[in-house]
Amino acid sequence: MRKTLLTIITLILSTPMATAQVSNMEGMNHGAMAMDKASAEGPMHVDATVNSIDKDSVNVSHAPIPEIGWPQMTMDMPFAADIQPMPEISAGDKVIMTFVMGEDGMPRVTALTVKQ
Ligand SMILES: [Cu+2]
Repeated sequence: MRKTLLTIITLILSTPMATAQVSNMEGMNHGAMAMDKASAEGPMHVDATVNSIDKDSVNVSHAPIPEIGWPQMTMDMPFAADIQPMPEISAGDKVIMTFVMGEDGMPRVTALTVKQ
């Protein structure tokens, strides 16, 4: 009985750590985070590597963005509605990604600039 109780307590104590380790980027809720960090306004710039790109969005691995509390991660970033097509950007490019946080808490890419 005592051993069982100890096992349960150990499980409870170890759960938060296990959760923290997997909550790095996949499935991360940027919207909720953005609301916590409402002070971040205006365009943001971050170093990123393009993994894939289509007409609506770009998948990037980006550096940490401390201003809004984002760790380094790989994610899809939707383009702003008025963005120009960027045929010069392709997978593997290292870019500076410029984006804004919408009032809905979603990020939208406004520019990708290839790093020279
Ligand atoms: Cu991200």
